[in-house]
Amino acid sequence: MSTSEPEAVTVTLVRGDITRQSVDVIVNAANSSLLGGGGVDGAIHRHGGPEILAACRELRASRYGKGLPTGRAVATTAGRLDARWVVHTVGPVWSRAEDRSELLASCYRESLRAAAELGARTVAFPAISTGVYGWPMDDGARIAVRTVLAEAVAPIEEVRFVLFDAHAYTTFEEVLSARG
Ligand code: AR6
Repeated sequence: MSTSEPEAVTVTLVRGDITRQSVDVIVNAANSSLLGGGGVDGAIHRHGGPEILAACRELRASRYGKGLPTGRAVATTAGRLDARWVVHTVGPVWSRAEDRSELLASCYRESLRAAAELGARTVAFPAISTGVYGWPMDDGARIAVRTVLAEAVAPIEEVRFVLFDAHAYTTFEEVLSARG
């Protein structure tokens, strides 16, 4: 058994569809109903199959009768996806009037915590809240990168941001390279 300090997590960027990734955990940008939607959520249920929805319905019938609160995370099976688990988290809706950054950071932190508790080594994240929920990509990327670098701990070795389009990818690239 090694007594050395754990290596820092490796952050990688990929342009593409998160449902095509081979990782231990795929994080879903869900809504508090946990019962599906558009964007990442729609793609995960479509490609992962009905087992994921069945697991979400069980969560709604037990621990999360009122839904999953914003900023929290919960794991289910990954169904037919090439992953061991899906971790569902609920991002905040962007607001000009109210600073909800801490809730967005909480999504990354709580998802990483759930993944680490499961023993995951590789975790794929989408850019949470930057689609239907309207969060500006540059600010969303800063919060994502900062929180992951601060919070990812063993056994997590790699956090992969899976960015859907060129704008998201270059924004994350700029934020990551600015951090050295
Ligand atoms: N793979 C990777 N990224 C994707 C994919 C994909 N397959 N599809 C979209 N994106 P969104 P939110 C990008 O809307 O803003 C749902 O209806 C997308 O371009 O999926 O957190 C839920 O049920 C954007 O940059 O999530 C909720 O109601 C980012 O992923 C609500 O949307 C997040 O976009 C959550 O909204």
